[in-house]
Amino acid sequence: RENGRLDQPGSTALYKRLQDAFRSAIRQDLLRPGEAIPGERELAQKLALSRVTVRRALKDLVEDSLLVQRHGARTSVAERVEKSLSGLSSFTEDMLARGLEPGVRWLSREQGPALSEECLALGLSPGTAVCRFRRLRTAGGIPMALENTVVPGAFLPEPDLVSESLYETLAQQGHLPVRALQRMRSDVASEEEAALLEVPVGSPILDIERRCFGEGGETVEFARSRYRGDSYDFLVELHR
Ligand code: 16G
Repeated sequence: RENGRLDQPGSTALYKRLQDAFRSAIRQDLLRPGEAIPGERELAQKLALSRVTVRRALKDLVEDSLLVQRHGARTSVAERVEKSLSGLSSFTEDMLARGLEPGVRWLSREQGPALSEECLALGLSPGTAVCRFRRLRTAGGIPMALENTVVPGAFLPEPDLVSESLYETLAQQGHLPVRALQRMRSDVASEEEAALLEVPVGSPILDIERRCFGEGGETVEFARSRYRGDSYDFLVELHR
């Protein structure tokens, strides 16, 4: 979009002024989440800037996760996902409800005896069989969250039964979670998480632990989700 300020003389580096123009356009919703921005060459031509200046400006905005750059695709404004805190839904349902394509990258899946902290989290006797897996959850190909999940073997005999959605498989097994306890807190991305979530190390992370119960009160899941802090808005309704 046009921005007169770039033409004004001043001491601020040109790339910084271009960045500011993008930041304020995104803040004011002149550029909408998901919207593709013009290519580097087009921007340079339109704004009478060098491509080096434009590239430099865009690089920082991508690093700050305001813009998303994917191989072979146009650079676009990062999307935020709004999620209601009052309903018990799955990641897959949340993304589909927003018209986004949910995706999974399996980082690990295994079965074995519950570790001590898993026994405590799920209320299991030591040695009980569990399935545990770690998944990178994506929306439209963009990494959104990392999830570590443990399910008692009694409700999920094989981790391979889950293809994409855990809750879909639990529903098939007759153990769809109907109640959950959640704890949310803020944290920062470790080096490994930053690489997987494609954010700088130390970026804000929303950490959510969830313990889920089935119809009969049985604990069916303990999960820790690490959401990208720049991609999620949680919405809750309050009553007096
Ligand atoms: C959500 C849940 C997670 C659950 C997953 C199932 C939170 C904080 N976490 O991400 O506990 O395992 O949904 O999604 O909401 P799926 O059915 O798509 O695998």
